[in-house]
Amino acid sequence: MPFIELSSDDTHFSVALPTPFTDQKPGTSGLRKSTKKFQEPHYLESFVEAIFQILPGVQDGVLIVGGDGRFGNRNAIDVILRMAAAHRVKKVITTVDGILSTPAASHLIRTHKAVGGIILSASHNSGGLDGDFGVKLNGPNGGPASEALTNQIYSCTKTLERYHIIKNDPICLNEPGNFFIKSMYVEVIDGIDGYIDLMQQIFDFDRISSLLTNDFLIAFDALNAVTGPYAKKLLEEILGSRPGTVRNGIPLEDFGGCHPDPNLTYAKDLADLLLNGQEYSFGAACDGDGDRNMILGRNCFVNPSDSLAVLTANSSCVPAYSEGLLGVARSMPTSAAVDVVAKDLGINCFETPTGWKFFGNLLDSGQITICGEESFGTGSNHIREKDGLWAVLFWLQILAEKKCSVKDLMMQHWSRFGRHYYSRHDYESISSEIAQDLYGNVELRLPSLIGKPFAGQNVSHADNFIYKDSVDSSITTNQGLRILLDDGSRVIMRLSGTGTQGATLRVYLESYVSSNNDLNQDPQIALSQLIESIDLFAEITKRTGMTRPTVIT
Ligand code: VG1
Ligand code: CO
Repeated sequence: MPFIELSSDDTHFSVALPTPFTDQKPGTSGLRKSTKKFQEPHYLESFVEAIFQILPGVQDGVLIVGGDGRFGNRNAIDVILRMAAAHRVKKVITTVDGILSTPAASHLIRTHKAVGGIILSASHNSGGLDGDFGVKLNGPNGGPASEALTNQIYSCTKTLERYHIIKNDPICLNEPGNFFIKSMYVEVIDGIDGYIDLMQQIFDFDRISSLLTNDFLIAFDALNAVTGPYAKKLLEEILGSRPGTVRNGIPLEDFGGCHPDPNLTYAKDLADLLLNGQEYSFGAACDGDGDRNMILGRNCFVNPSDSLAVLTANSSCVPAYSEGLLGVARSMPTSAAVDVVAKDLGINCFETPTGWKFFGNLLDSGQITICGEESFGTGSNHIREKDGLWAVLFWLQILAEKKCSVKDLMMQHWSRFGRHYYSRHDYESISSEIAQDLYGNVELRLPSLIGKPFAGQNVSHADNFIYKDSVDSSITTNQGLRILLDDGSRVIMRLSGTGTQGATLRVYLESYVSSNNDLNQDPQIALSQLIESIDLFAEITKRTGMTRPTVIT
């Protein structure tokens, strides 16, 4: 039994922990675990304590707190508020019903000059009692906490012996209001409005509205997660799209049993509507916390790597970017489609490791305007997170300007720049041991591949990606195994850092064809040689027993 030690003030507890808390993956900017784990006594509190001990400026600072509405959101807000008061935070801004998307949180941190924000979400992981919960920390620039800070928090959790909390009845989150917890001021605000104002500054709403009110039917799937209220207000109330445009628009604690991950597998209903139906011209979905987006046109799925390239190529359609881009960036496994566009525009294109935090320094130092990841994440320097609804509006702005279908826009893009056939194969819930062995074995054998044939080409380079940040010179190792071929094709392998059950192996496949080739192949066919070769080399089927990936994008 942990003991509870009363301080001189009888509402201020210092709670000793039964065992040191050591459960955070180093390098990840938050803690993502099963909901049940988070229900264990002192679990949530211990991680929050480590945040409050390490995050600079907590005492007398302003903090933003909110989440994606999943089970545990309200309780966590209550705990964080009481711990913030114990740590003498000056003011906490939280939101009605605790609803705050990750991009909206990033914006609030920036506009209120907060010392940081705590976002309660396990993002695209499922929620509810049998799902996952998460606590993400963002720094004062509005972006995911840096590697250095998260490693310090990790170290702190290993030696933590007690945490500080005060007693207080939960404050009411049903409507905007102002409260005090001891001397700490708590403001409950609407989490939607500020974000919508920001979108209005970036896009030409009148033009998008004239598209949406003129026979251009769209469907948006919020997957019962955080973007529902944002999308309803934006798309239906302000931009005038047909009522019912937003599907699954009420945030539910268990996301209605769905997996709030906007891809062809988990957003299948929307995909069917667009890929097999004729009614809608455009479809989109966002993930649990609203930072990811999937874009669909009639009979057309837009690969996220292509989406980044299309946004970059057509950025002049958007008022906020009409004067040009400073530069662009993509994560290493994201296809090089955007590189080709950047070259054409005469701007720099940076390659970073997976994870939005690596874009932070490039954005802060004014070197890039737009950036993105193959995992359905795109964003810009308007905040420091990827932004699902921003991407949806960006696409709509382009379509309003170009007056063509999504499919035509893709064809025009490929005819101009060539096509990067691309696919990601995810093998989920592999036993951690098998996954580690498989990965380690490939890493060991990588050097032997160089100069040898692979998938009908020669291997020009093979390594484990190391990143040197051009701004602070920090070095990040072990960011994914790369096999680069003579013709520019690539195969990348990574182990996921966000899964909570066993291990997830991600295999990224890419092959470029110039515009005078067949631009209309099924990517799985265009990439079949690479798929076969990596399966043989890495022994994926042999070692995992899985004959096909869990999710193909
Ligand atoms: C995944 C994606 C990565 C993304 C991360 C967080 O990580 O691949 O691109 O940045 O999720 O996204 P991993 O390690 O599982 O591959 V989110 O929507 O959870 O902020
Ligand atoms: Co997310």
